[in-house]
Amino acid sequence: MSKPFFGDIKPVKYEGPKSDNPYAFRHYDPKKLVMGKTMADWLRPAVCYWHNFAWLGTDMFGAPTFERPWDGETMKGARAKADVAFEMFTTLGFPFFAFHDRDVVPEGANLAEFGKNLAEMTDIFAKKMHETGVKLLWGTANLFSHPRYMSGAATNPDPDVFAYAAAQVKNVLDATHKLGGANYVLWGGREGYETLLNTDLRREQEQAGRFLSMVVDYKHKIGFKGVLLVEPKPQEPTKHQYDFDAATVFGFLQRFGLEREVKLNLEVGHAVLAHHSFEHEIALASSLGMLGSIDANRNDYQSGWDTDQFPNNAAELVPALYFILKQGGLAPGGFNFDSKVRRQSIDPGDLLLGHIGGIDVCAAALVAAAHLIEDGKFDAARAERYAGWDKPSAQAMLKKGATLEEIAARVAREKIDPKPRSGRQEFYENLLNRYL
Ligand code: XUL
Ligand code: CO
Repeated sequence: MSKPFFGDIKPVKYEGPKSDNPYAFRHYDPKKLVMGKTMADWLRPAVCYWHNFAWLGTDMFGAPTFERPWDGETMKGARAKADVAFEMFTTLGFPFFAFHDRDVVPEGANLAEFGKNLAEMTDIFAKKMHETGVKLLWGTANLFSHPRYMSGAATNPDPDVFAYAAAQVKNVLDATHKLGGANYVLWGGREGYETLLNTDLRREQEQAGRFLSMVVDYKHKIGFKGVLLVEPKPQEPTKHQYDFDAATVFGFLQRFGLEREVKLNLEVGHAVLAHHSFEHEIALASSLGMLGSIDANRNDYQSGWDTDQFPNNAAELVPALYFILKQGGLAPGGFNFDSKVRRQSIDPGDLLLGHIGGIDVCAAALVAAAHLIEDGKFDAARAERYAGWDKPSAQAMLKKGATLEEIAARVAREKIDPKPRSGRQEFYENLLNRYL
């Protein structure tokens, strides 16, 4: 390999909160035990290929700003890119990465060439993963960048596009399986509409359901043991996307009988676009047994766009980490940084600084949430709030066979007259803030 992309920056290590070294972790101490598991095992951080190695700093008004020593159009460029990618994974010491097919190889002239390129890169990745110990958190197919997908992939009005997308997903599932991927993600980039005037909603959703069912079947056929994850997002690039939020996707999965086959990959910024808090999405998914993995990148609150920034506010993440800890973690999911540095951050070192800050914020939130749980007062208050339901008469109301008439008779007999009790929101908020 040629000169290191990151120059003389040494592998990033934990140096503690007092360290003044910008290329050191201040909170993320991979081996440190938190509630019986290491930080690395709780967080399972991943570097994403696309924002770091495929995006060159363009925005809708401006040309690329990053100079990178590879190109995205040739296999020679793809191999150079892979060298830098693994240099970055090992410099950060992150255990995982994630990719779309289109991030890692050029499409070539047709699907056959795309498949051949991907198979070649899969072998290169397998070798590099073996040498470095870096693992694949998830693979995914890019079914949204090419003009053929402008009106959707599985939901396209043209059946040939559906077919093309199916073939592409088959190739990437094969690659992910070969690389021992822990999960496979489906983000429906343009599965939605720009206007209802030209859109047959029922048809498009049925196409999406059939498509996903075939992905599930294929996963079982090849013996892929990873988890299939759908990543909700309410809009952008299309005006409305069918995978709007966690609740909508759960309903969709139930409609097609897939709710025990597929889980959710929840992204902080997508929750915000759906006018939810991130912890809402996490708590809801977790309550349904659907929480699979996370894209930890946040949005700017003012711009209203999916800005894919690194997390930088630990306090905001504590409630989400609380629910994650309560469900025993995310594994085989993890914390993918679907984040990009800003367009003016043109130095290679900036890529490292983004990830260092991002994982430090997640680690600080993890520790705070663990303290909150270990202290016990928070959970005790939550349990006490519902304690009335422990009584046999309360439990009986929830059993099959209970009737409104019986309950009404008991209310009269026992002269039931409930008194309002405080929800104590301030108590919970203050307790949470104690552990920051
Ligand atoms: C887009 C997004 C995607 C998915 C993978 O907003 O989050 O990068 O994570 O396709
Ligand atoms: Co994402």
